[in-house]
Amino acid sequence: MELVLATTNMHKTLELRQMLKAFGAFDLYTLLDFPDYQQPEETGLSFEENACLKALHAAKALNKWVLADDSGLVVPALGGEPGVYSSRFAGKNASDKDNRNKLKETLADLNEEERSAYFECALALANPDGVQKCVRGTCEGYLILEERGSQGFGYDPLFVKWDYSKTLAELDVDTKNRISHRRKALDKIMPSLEALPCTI
Ligand code: ITT
Repeated sequence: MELVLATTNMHKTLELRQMLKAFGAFDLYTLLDFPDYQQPEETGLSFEENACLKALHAAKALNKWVLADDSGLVVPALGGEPGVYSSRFAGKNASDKDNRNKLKETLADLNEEERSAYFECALALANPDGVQKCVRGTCEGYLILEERGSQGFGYDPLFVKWDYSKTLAELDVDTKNRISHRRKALDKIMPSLEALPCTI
């Protein structure tokens, strides 16, 4: 059956596609396949609120089943920043590099303990009638001050998961996809995906 990933972020798409590959029941699309679709403002105050908002808006507009991902980095010592503003931390049209540079500047004032952080991913599944399921997953670790690695995206070069020595950007994609916040959320929403009538 058709499932639209409500994102224009190529990196998220690659990770979700890779993880859903084992579960071959879907013809996957992204918002890039619907160039006339206008994404809503992400006005939610939590990842879950934004994931639900994105999923429902796209499901109604496209009249399809939709899976939306809202995710980001949370630094408790910074009052939760960048949080839901992760993609716009350094400004409205900021690149991942701009956002990492701003994070590095901000981290310079923090001690090691205060550099504990986690990634969070909320996934929402919706059809035109409403949001059917919303889940979250986290990946806990700490931030370093110098970037390492070239895999992944976003804040990956600055983030080390507890019990690992490499940043997420130094891990190969299969390893990241086994341990990430996105994987944890996907595992939780999988029973709802498997239960969709057309996937049987
Ligand atoms: P869509 O709304 O189109 O999905 P987006 O990039 O704007 O794309 P978000 O609003 O969910 O998506 O913001 C996600 C940001 O959080 C992303 O740009 C990264 O900066 C960061 N992020 C999320 N997941 C990440 C991951 O696995 N590794 C590194 N950074 C991540």
